[in-house]
Amino acid sequence: MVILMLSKYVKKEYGKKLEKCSDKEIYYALLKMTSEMGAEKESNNGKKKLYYISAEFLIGKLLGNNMINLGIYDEVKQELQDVGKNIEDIEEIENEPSLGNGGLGRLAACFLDSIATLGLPGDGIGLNYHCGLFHQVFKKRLQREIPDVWLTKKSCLIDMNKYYTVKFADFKVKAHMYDILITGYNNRTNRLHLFDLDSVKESLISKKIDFDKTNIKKNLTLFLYPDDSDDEGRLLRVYQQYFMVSAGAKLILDEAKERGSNLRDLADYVAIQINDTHPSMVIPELIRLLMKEGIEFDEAAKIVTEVCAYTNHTILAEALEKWPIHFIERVAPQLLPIIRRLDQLVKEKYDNEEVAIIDANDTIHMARMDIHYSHSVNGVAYLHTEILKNNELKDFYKLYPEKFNNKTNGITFRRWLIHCNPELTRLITDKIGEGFKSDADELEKLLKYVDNEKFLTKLLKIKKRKKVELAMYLQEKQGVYVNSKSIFDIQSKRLHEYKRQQLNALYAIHKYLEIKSGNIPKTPITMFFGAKAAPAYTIAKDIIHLILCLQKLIEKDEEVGKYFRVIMVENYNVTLAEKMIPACDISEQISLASKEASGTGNMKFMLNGAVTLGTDDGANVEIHELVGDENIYIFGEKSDVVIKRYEDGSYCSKDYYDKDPDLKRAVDFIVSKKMLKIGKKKCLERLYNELLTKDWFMTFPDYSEFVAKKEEAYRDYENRQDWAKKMLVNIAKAGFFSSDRTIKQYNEDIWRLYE
Ligand code: 26V
Repeated sequence: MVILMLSKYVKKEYGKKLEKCSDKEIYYALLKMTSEMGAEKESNNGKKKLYYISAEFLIGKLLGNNMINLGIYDEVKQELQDVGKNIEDIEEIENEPSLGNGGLGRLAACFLDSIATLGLPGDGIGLNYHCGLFHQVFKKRLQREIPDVWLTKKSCLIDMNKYYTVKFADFKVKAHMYDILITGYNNRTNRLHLFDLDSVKESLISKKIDFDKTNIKKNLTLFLYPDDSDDEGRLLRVYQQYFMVSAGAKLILDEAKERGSNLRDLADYVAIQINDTHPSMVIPELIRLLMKEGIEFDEAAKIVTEVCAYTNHTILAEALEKWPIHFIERVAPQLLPIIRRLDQLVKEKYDNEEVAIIDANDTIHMARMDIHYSHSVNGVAYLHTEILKNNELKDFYKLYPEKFNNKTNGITFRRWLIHCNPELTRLITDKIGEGFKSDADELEKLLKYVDNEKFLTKLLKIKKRKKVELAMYLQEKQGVYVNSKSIFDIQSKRLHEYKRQQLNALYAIHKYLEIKSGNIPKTPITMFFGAKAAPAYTIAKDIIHLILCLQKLIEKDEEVGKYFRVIMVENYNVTLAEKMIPACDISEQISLASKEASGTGNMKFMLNGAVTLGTDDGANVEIHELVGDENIYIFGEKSDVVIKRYEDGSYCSKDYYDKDPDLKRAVDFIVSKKMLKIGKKKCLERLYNELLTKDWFMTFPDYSEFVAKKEEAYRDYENRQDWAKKMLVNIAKAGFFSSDRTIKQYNEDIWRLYE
């Protein structure tokens, strides 16, 4: 019986009754209590252990999720309610650790949850950035970045008092290990190990997020992705990466030895998943360490290949990391002889410059090293893996067809349904029981309610409630008015040209002008955007500026504002996502076909009953296949057309602009008098010119189909019962996207824990 467990706990901690405790005291008591309960669920069973190494773990707030996974959330909520307290106020106190950018980091967090939930021995290895990414604020309709100091004295971090020496070229440091407990849903506790450096000083930050990038001892773990628009920033990233993998590799080898490995049999004890190329130096570092233990180079390379597996998360060339040799020389010269030997072996075997690790310009291609010296290479959605095999990595696929495999991404339903949408969870549980919580495919049982009016009405009622909650939250926290009776059309994800927030913004202009000329929508519409742009990514910031200018223009315009609003929420993060996603009607997934590796927001929205409006890209392709044409809005050119157009270099955006007067009208509006009155001429003109002369991510060819599809979706929304059916099918078919399924596949095909 867990009844009154919290009251007993605070009595012991503070010597007083629960009702006499402040919210902060309750928060700290819960933090301690859940951590003690989590620690009890640790076990050392299993010979082989997985290490998921990643520069990002976007874990979000932990308290609520931990309570759910420990099975005490409802009891604690009730206990608090009984003394007049609200569990959400307590959860609100926790700072969100912003240890990731977007999808890649959030995926790593979902995976840790699923690994623990499936009872698999697997820990994360990463870095403890003091300020994480950055906190986004809007000033004069421009993004400004300020440090996001999330660490507090008492937090979810456990000081392990454990240090590993990391040797850089001209100095040594001690990597200090902190752990976060990762408790699975009704299952074991694993750990996320985050390395930090004691000498790092937040006082090094001068203005906003500027700091001396050369003072490594003081800046190493200050920020995630320091601005890498200059060599100093890029070099700092290499320092961070080597710090992470060197400490991580030592931890891995120590633990393997403790479990009985003689290191020659390391592959029986250890599986390492390399999350994108940021941790790639773990390969030469492990080889180096094995050689220090007396193992010959050839054997060490073979062992490491059997241990390591690489996941690719993008086909964007600019995101595939390449480091000049002199960077590695500066940071970790001890790796160079090893990387050169690995490259030599490749060059002896294959006479193809395209697969060489070190190219003719003395640049090291990290992904190439990963592919040659891992036993598995995977993409993150069916289409993405096909594109890797047939286009981006086709030379490698010819060499190693057996290494390539697909693992379509997934999301943890504990956070993205049970925690963020308890009302929907209850409705589902009432109808089909609790089974779906451990076997997500059981959601399909909901399909039998597709013609059940009462059920559909309840679904709509929950959506309504979540919309009201979001409207109230945004009003209170960000001071924006939201009409909760409007259609909630949401695009939230990192800001990047390939994700095409600019296409959606062009639609917003179109809609504004249509309303101005008397075409009033039947139901009011709110277009939400949530996105951070990289600090040095000028055009991405210009797109934010455009959206904020539109927001201002429309809210000042009474005539239009009644029917239509554009809202760019400030500082979009996991906490906001948990509030926006359950409230969404239309989920925008409009990347340029072939460019979005998978997307995971698309899955979260679908699970919460939003209908996707998207291109045939990433995991949208699989969503489309699962829900059928009736329950998704797909538009735009297919990936093969896009890939071909890039190949022949034939794209000219101006041709589309000249041919389509509606598109021309929307594009011209960016630099219209009305907009220039509100916005910055330099930013708006730069964006306008970028679209007209480049439009590298081909917004224009998809514009007219996008407008038509969106109108179709808005029209369909008018028939609420039919719309609710689409919602239901989306929820019922979302089971495939549980990260439990993804992790089972990783384990069966790659890690093979518990064999
Ligand atoms: C990184 C960078 C860094 C340098 C500047 C340009 C740029 C562009 C893209 C990226 C993406 C890095 C990898 C990444 O975050 N990929 C995301 O991974 C998700 C999880 O697999 C996946 O759902 C997203 O589609 C994919 O974009």
